[in-house]
This record gives sequence, structure tokens and C-alpha cells, in this order.
Amino acid sequence: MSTAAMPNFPTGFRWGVSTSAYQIEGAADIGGRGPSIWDTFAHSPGRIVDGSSGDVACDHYHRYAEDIALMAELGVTAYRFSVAWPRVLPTGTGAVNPSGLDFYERLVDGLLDHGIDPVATLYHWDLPQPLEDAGGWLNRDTAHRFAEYADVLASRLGDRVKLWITLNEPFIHMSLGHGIGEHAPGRMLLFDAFPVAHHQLLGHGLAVAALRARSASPVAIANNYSPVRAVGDSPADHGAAMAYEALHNQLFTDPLLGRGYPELGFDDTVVRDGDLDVIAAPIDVLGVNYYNPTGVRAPEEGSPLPFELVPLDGYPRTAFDWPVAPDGLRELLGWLDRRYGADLPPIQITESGCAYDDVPDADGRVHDPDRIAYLDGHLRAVRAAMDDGVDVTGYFVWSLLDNWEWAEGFTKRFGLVHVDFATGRRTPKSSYAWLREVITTARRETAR
Ligand code: IFM
Repeated sequence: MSTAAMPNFPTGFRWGVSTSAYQIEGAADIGGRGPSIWDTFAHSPGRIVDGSSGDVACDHYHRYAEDIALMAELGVTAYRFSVAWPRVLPTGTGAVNPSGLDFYERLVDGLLDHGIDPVATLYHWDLPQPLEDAGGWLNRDTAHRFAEYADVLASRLGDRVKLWITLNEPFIHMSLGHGIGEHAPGRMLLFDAFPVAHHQLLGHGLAVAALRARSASPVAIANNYSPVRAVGDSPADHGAAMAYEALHNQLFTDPLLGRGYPELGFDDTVVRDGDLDVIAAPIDVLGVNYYNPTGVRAPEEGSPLPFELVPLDGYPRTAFDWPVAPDGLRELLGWLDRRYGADLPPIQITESGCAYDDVPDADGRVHDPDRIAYLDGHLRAVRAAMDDGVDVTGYFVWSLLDNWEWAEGFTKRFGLVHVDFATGRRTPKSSYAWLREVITTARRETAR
């Protein structure tokens, strides 16, 4: 970790933390919430490594005031949370569940009372199960239901949410959830999952219009990106890297920014006239979720995929075995800037973080020096990219709390705050104190 002082960030730079509904809320059967695809998936034997579910998670639904107090103490200026679609519309469409909306209103108002900007993600993978039963994101109709849901949220919270984020990581939802079945809903369609990409993007575009009709707040999407590095020097390795690059980094961003779909050989008969215009509705911010670069080489003969993903050597690794590569974040931001030029809106890093096996010591304190080094490196990478000329206006740490990490259950801890999952007890880690100092110093410097 660098011993040099953290460089300055400009006035108004947004300092935030991120979470998502199913990973922290719990209260799965409380307050009229309906089932989502993640309830179904988590309760299916063998899907989650520790056999757990998000039924209780961090019990944020009941402890949200304590969590807001933790954020206020941390000094963040924004909180990115997601709304559980089935808490607001238990069957995904039709009648609104008033107590579901009330919960998010209490959360939003509590944040505002503490001077924290509410940043609301509409969809972080928890599709209402009845919509999945009707075909889920393979069904074009889901895009229209999503826009209706956006209208419900904007009608109630449009005067107070400071930034709307339509979708979280549609690439991960398509690939892990519908391509290889590691996430809900567990479909294994490989490249036949393309309609899931298109209908999510169509839903995004329709939702942008619905949000703008009721709310003056800016609108964004949060995409996951990973700089791709060819492992091997053969033309086939480089070809594989280019194919993966198009899939992971371009499939969702090219059409959003008006370039249409990259050439990937998909059956695109689901794309109708006018869809690309809907998808390319202007956005105000591009959310960038970055964790690590990806190593790619040519696949074995007979592989169903045109690439093979391989570990990248030479980096420290997190508990997820992901390489710690802040240089990849600077590289990625520069790539986005060069590729999309004047069409690129300002960027906010909507997720950045790492999992480590954090354990309280004998005094109950949790020391996580690796997370401090990770955040230090990634913040410096953001600042370096800004010095390179990229317009970055915020950085959200994933995550405020240790939480329920999808197929990994409770085995991966990403939080600035340790959570004892048996009791719900929260203990700020040493990274929390470190980040508080960074934010306090940055806000003091820019206030001068
Ligand atoms: O926990 C997830 C989050 O839900 C989406 N982005 C990546 C995080 C870490 O895997």
C-alpha cells in the first residue's frame, strides 16, 4: 500500500457504499413481500455452497436505522441500495403492496435526514417469481412490466431519490443466471441467452422514459466491466480475448450508447424495429462495477464457447481468488473514454470491493488490512484516470455490510462492517475507520 497521502478529489465527488436488497434485507415473508427467483433458487438443494438463503441475511429490513447511523458515522454522501421488486409488487405487476413502498420511503427519508443521497437501483436480480413463471427475461413482456414498476417507484420517491439506477450488472444476470445456471433462475442457455440481454436493455430504455416522466433526478445503469487480457500469444488466443471482450464489455454498453449490438453471431430475431432507439435513450451517468481483469485464451477443441477463462498470474488474490488489480480499473476507465468519446456520460464507480476471511480478534475487533490496501489502490487508480482526463464523479464501496453473497452464501465477506450472521451484530472493521478518515479529509479539503 502506498504511504503517500491520498490525492485530492474534487468538490462534489460522491463518496458512497453499495448494497442490494436480497443480500441484506431478510424479512423474506414479512410485510407482504412476494417470492423472487432468488428465494426459489436458494431454497433448491445444492444451489448455494453453504445451503443458506437470504431469508434473514443481515436483517436490514428491521435494522435499517442502525445501518443508516453506521453510514452517517462513516461520512458517506450517498448510499446505493436496491429496491426488491417483489416487495413493492408481490406478483411483479398489478396491485402495489403499500407496506413495501413504505419501507423504502422510511429508508429514503432516514438517509436524507442524515444528509446522505439515496441512490436507488431498481433491479438487482430479484425478479418476482410469477414473472419468471411467465418466461422471465426471455419474455419481452417483462421489459414492459419493469417500466410499470419504475413508474410506481418514481411516483412515490421521485422527488427524493437523487440518482436512479435501472439495472445492476445485466451481463452477470444474463451469463451466470441464464447462460451457465450458477445464479437464479438457473437456466443454462449459453449463447441462446441473448434475448435476456435484449429484454433487460429494452426494459432499461422503457424504464428511463418512465422515470423521467415522474422524476427530475438523473438516471443511470450499473454495468460490470472487466479488462480482458489474452493469456497466450497465438492468433487464436487473441481472437478468443476479442470475443470475450465483446461479450463482457461491449454487449451492454454499445447499444446503450447508440452503437447497436457488437457482432457476436447471436440469433437477434428478438430485436424489433425501434428497440435500439429505446435502448439508446440518453443516460446521465454510467455506473461502473469493477472487481478484476479476466484472463482469456483459445478454448479446447469441441468447447461450446469461443473462449476459455483462465487465472491471471502475478497479482495478490482475494478470498474469492480474484486478482487484486487496481491498474485494471485505470485501464478500464481509459478504454471507456477512448471507445465512447463524446457519447460517454460521466462515470460513477458504483461497485468496487473485495472479499476476505475477516474474523473478530479476542477483543472483538476486526482487522482487514488487505481491504484497506485494496481500497487505497483502487481510489488512487480512479484519481489517476481522472488525471488522464476521464470524468469520474463518484466511488461506491461494495459493500457496507458483510452480506449474503449469492451462490457463495455467507462464505464471502465484502463488508466495511463485519456482521455476525447468527445475531446480526455489526462491528465496523479497520477498513471502515480508514475510509472514514479518507472521506473526512477529502470533504474537509474540498470545503476550503
Ligand atoms: O455481491 C455482488 C453484487 O451483488 C454484484 N456485484 C458483485 C458483488 C460481489 O460479487
